[in-house]
Amino acid sequence: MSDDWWKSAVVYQVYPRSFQDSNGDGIGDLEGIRSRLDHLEWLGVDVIWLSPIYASPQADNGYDISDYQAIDPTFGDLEDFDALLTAAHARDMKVVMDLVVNHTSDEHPWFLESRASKRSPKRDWYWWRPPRDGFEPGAPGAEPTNWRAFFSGPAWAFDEESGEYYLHLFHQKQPDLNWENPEVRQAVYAMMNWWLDRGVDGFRMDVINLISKVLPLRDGEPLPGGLGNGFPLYACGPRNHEFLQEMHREVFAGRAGRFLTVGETPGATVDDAVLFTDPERAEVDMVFQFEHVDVDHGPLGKFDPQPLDLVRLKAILGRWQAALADRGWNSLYWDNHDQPRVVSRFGDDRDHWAASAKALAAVLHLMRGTPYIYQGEELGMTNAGLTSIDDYRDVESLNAYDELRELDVPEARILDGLAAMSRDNARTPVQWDGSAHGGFTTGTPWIAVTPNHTWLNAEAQREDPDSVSAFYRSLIELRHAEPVVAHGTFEMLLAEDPQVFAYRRVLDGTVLTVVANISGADVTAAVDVAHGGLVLHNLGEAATPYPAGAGEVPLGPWEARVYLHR
Ligand code: TEU
Ligand code: CA
Repeated sequence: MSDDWWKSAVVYQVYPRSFQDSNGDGIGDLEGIRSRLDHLEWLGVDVIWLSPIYASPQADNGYDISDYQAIDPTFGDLEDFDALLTAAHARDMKVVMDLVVNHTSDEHPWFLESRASKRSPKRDWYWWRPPRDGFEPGAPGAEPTNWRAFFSGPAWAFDEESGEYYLHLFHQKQPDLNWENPEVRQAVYAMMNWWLDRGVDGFRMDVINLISKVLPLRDGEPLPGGLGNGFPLYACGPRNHEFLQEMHREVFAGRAGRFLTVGETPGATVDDAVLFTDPERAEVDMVFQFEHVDVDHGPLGKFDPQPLDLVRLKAILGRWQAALADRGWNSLYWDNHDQPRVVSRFGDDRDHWAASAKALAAVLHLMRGTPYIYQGEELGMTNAGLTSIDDYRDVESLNAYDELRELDVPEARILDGLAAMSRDNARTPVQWDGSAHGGFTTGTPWIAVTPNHTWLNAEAQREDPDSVSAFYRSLIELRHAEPVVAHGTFEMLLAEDPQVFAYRRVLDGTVLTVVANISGADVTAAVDVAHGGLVLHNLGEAATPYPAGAGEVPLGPWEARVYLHR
């Protein structure tokens, strides 16, 4: 296996809470995942990325960790974990863990010790600061900086006992670790080594570009509502690359295994990404950038979605393809546990559900980079269609609702925004079959199963060669069979076309051409595919024969065609 084996790999993200429940408590667990490995093997994925399964008070569904070396009892125990790891390895699938080390839970022993006293040896493991000069401790505006937290409100929480504030870029139960302190870094590396010794195959690193803050901490540009934007003062900060290089030396460099590391890096530019992923620099293999999933955010932010501008989306993705062509590597994703479902967001989940799910899959998977499938994406799972604030579970959505209410945004508009963009859209249970609760649980699911599971489910698709999941399977097969998919060059075609997404990949004598209609209207794409054989097509039986040599490809609504010639 070569060092860059992950270039021809496909990663499947499991969000354990919503994947499969094995004991009827309504929450997915490790045994449940193990019982569904057949599905992942059938699909052909190479790597499973597990969202956090560590001990956690679950203030942010496990992204708030109170013990990095224990499994949360909700999900099972270390024995269940080892059984899952062994079973996955036996099927030739690797397992990548979520690494959440920008912050811990406020119930982590490190934080409890840090909080216990100003003189605690771990005081400096977190960001403690006195109130702003001239302000009463705990008074409005007394926070050490004006930063807004990702989940609304100030990014500082007041601690009565010591009269100081601690920093939390996310929930107040997620205090930020102080990476300036070498003891913190060594503790993190020791924990990573412990997991690698146990046999895991790498890490997906949560907000790893937020670990280095600009010093001294200071105010950001004011935002509507009184808080400020701290983002430029902690994203891709001054010591970010140094820390990642140190991590690589302390954790990966001495090991013989073949690992995958992917950094989640909101706000990273293409220039940042080249630095993070250039193999010569030994930081991470690839990063998750956010530009293409922020493309439809409006003036009020993510809960103010705008219609898709395809030309802009292509410009973003094309820019990332070009920037990482020679040095570094792209990850490719539409969905994850933080994003709405792509078939509802950029596709058409009403009139062209299957065709649009497949077309979006094709244009994503055949670009240059490592594709990620988020659980249920391979089934064409849709947004949840929630209409009442009581149906939401996610802390980001619940807080945003309160915040936007206070800004006097009409409730109907807020609920529309949440229905389109809430993270809960991704978090409804996987739809395995048409039975009650979709085969996810025999109990009451922690969040409702989407009603369309009666017809949209894995079982219904399994025997259908034209199903959305069969199409995903073909895409993975194509990547494994044809080196041009992983290693070919990338050239965007028809960049200005508002409906067609088309590009060409070339490796040695092989040319792969992808032409897709990202709209519900008939179009003609001026792309020459005359010498290519059709290797993939998303309309199955309904395929219209291609008029050879015309230099034009007629495409029906959401039709996608892939041609290969050597
Ligand atoms: O997400 C970080 C992030 O920047 C966003 O995706 C965020 O979740 C939100 O959508 C901002 O609007 C990571 C995890 O993927 C997310 O689930 C966690 O909540 C977050 O970090 C904190 O650990
Ligand atoms: Ca369970």
